[in-house]
Amino acid sequence: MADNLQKIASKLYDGEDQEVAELVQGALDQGMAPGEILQGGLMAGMDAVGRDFKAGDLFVPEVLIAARAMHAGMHILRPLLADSDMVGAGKCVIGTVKGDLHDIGKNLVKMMLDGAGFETIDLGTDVGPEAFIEAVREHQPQLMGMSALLTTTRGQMKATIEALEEAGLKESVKIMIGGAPVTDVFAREIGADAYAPDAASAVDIARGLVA
Ligand code: B1M
Repeated sequence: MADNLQKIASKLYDGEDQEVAELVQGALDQGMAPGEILQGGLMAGMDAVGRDFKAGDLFVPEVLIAARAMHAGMHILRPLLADSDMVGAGKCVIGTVKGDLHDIGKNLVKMMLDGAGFETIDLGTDVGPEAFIEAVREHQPQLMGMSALLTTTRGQMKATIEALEEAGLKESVKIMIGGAPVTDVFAREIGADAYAPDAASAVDIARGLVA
């Protein structure tokens, strides 16, 4: 059984989406629990991807291909996990702020969070404060993520946090920000709970924030 999980993790790392799907189905057919396959196979593989991406041994295309393999496995597991009422890592609303159309990094963060078992609600790009507020009200996530790639749009992060405060929602959710023009100091200045420099760190930080 442990051998099956190791194979799933290793094929996921290699981005072999079809093989991951077959292995996941095979493990289910042998009676393995969906949660066990998720934790010991898919998440273990994605954790290794995150670790090696952070260390500079993997690059963006490899992470995207691994994430695709994760999706192939999750496609089979998700309905079963929902049936078994398995509790995920947490819920996260994420988006690129108003005026900003860059989404490659944000998508990568979303994929890594998905891979780590978070339920992510992706609001897309050019997301204004009102849309973030509406999503926090509707989905009641533990975590809200904002991405910005332009120095001219990072001010929207502050505007969004202020709007959350005015709406009385700031204390209900942890806020993580990221993107090239953003720093740890900036995060503290605007009242965000954390800054993540890359997608792999975002997962570690998100886990810490919702723990
Ligand atoms: Co634009 N662009 N762009 N662009 N673009 C940059 C960002 C720029 C640095 C290029 C440059 O001049 N050297 C510059 C910004 C300068 C500045 O403000 N300091 C720039 C500009 C000026 C512009 C336009 C204004 C150009 C123009 O039209 N005159 C325009 C703006 C459009 C708009 O947004 N309103 C524009 C447009 C575009 C394209 C549409 C052509 C395209 C975006 C396509 C897309 O995203 N779908 C594009 C691209 C591709 C880039 C570059 C080349 C690459 C960005 C990228 O995807 N990087 C970029 C130059 C560069 O970075 N070399 C540039 C890869 C990605 C994986 O990294 O996004 O940093 P990154 O994400 C990382 C981390 O930052 C972090 O994790 C990710 C993965 O490790 N992270 C988070 C990101 N979000 C996070 C959120 C988190 C946590 C971590 O928590 C929630």
